[in-house]
Amino acid sequence: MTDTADTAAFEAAFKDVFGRAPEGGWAAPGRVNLIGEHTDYNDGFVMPFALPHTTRAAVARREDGRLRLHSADMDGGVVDLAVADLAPGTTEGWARYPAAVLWTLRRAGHAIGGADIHYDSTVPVGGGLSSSAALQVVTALALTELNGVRGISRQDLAVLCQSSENTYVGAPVGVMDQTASACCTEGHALHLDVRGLAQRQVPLDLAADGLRLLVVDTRVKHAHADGAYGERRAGCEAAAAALGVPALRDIAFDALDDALAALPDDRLRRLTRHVVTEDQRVAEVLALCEAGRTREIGPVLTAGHASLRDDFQVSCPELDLVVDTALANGALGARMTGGGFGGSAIVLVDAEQEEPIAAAVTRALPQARHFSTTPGPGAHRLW
Ligand code: GAF
Repeated sequence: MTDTADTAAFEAAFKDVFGRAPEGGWAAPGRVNLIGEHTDYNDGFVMPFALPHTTRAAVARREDGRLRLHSADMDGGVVDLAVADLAPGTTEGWARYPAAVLWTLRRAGHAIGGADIHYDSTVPVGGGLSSSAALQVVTALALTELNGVRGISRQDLAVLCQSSENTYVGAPVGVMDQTASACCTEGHALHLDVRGLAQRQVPLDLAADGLRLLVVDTRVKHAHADGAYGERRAGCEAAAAALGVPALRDIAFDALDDALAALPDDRLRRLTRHVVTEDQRVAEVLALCEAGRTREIGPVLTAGHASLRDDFQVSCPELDLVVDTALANGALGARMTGGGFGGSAIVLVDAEQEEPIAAAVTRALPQARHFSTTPGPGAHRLW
């Protein structure tokens, strides 16, 4: 189901929970990242696109300063919070994400009070497909539009959502996922230069080239994922400091060998090599897509996986198995997508090879779930 499905039933679900009609409904997508992994917090380049899978929010404002949150997909009923008492560390579970957004909007000076919000989602939770960014962005878009907040761009909303996750939820993520959810457009990948946040919408019509992109959710998330993300980020910052640059983005691809020679240890060398070569791979994929040579991006995706596995060390046996199986069965390219340590891989295939390759992956990892996807729209109002 996507947000094109029955919005009347979704409105009715809001009424069942809150006993009145919503004022409006919004949707925000999850994402896959085509290329550019662990580059966003290095001021580098990313190229995600929006999935057709969305998180929806039906919303009505409240005058009594309460934020009441309900999700069709989560146990525990209505989470009832006092807007004035919101503070980092005070909210538990999934409700942290929307609470963080409201807290951050208010801290930024926006006059937004309480609300009743009912959510549902088709973005696989825990699949590394940015279900939490979709939840943040749909909340931010709904609350700003409903409260008549002006002068805040989609990119501003994404930055605000990222900041809410960094500060309130305590996760040191970059800005890619929220930007993808807020700013992607149908039929395009989004090329984002994270330093300066310049965006380019890159047409991506896989079907026209006889291609399919499979998303394979391994349905594993390794327990150390959150700590390991922060550790990689800190390592990149240490490497940039050792090299005397603001961020690893500032190391040019053809200056990589000199930079590696100047670093004090192998761990920092591996992190640096991944980030610098990954920025280069984003440039290659962008050039190929813009030249209409989409089929040729396969080996670049696969090289990205090897770099994430061997240098950045954020893959895991299940992701490697999916990638290796897909490639052994004729995929044009394959890589993990997102933060890693579980979650999903993407697999580029010839259209007629989709079924046999998907079947081979399922035989190798029966718990995996897969779907074929194309770039969907970014966040939008439903009614
Ligand atoms: C996660 C983070 F949220 C992103 O900001 C990004 O760093 C990604 O991992 C890795 O590319 O999805």
